[in-house]
Amino acid sequence: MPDRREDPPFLKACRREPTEVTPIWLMRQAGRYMADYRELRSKVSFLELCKTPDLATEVTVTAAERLGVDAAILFADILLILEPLGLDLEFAKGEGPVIHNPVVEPIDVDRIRPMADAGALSYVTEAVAQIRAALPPSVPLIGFAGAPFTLACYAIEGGGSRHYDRAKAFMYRDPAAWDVLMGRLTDATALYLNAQAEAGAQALQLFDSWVGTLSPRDYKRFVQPHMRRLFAALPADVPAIHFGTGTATLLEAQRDAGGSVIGLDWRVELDEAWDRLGPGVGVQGNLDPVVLLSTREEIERQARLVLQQAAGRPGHIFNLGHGILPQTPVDHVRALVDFVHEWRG
Ligand code: 1CP
Repeated sequence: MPDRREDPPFLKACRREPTEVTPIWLMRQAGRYMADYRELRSKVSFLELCKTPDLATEVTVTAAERLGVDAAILFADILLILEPLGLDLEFAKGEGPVIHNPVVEPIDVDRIRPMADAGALSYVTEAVAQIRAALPPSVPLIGFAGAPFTLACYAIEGGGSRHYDRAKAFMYRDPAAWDVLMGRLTDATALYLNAQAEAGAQALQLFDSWVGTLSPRDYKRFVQPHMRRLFAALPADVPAIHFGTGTATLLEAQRDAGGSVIGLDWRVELDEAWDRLGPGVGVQGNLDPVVLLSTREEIERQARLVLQQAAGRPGHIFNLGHGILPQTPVDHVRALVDFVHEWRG
């Protein structure tokens, strides 16, 4: 058994062990709100950045250092896995992701090729190994992937969407083809996350960003069985964070699907959500990212409320309820990190 007493607070909190300070990291902590990132992006495209391990390492490590956060997250994107599955992915300027050959008809699911191994994504596993080697031991590295439902939304919609009507209509109209699609995405994601853990990722986050568009009943029928299988296929000794937004009515069903930590957005009260989830899981969240666009006083007031709601229970990881917005002042993010580190109940 490895000696875990000296583990950094983020990993202890993932295991619901007490920590002296509440660990904090922030979704999208590397990105356009940072001048270093914008500077690099003026020279290379987003996909090139993701596919060049040296650059992905630089972006990940610089963001973690600048902010003084308790964990780094691999710089990559949830949609990269769609390429080896046979989808033609582009990040068009100013438009976000576009998939040029989306899954439209049930027969299109046949085009989604099962992945034999994670070899086609070796640029990601190389980045994981390089980032791990570059970070100090006090800063754990989080690997991640998109959850099958959220990936299926992009695969079917062909890009971002407001209501996911095409993806949901596909699911309702042809549940058998939906299950084949979800099964292939689940298999590929399991391979990909295992490869990230092998390369050095010390925790794994599944982003089910858009799952809150489903009713609890439909979540249980169309998503939960796949998520159960996915979590069961992950390495048992690596904490898994199960994140979604708009999930106020889905929390128990998400917990039952898997994950040692549940990611919450700001639409739920953290203490009430944790009461519902019970003591068997940790929680991550849940400051509204828009609060970071306000004043230091308001940021501290709202951060204090989140910390107070988590107080007394080990297993809280401070985060936003969704990613940092591009117009966020870096100083505000740093002030938040310092405030959380200095807070002592
Ligand atoms: O430079 C640029 O213009 C690209 C902007 C960008 C960045 C910085 C995209 C395009 N992706 C990323 C990085 C990224 N994406 C990370 C790594 C770094 C970090 O967190 O510090 C992660 C974890 C993601 C995950 C991701 N990509 C999600 C899940 C999280 C979430 O926000 O819900 C989703 C939905 C995506 C898809 C995606 N990629 C990029 C954009 C703009 C989008 C969203 C498109 C949409 O609105 O549907």
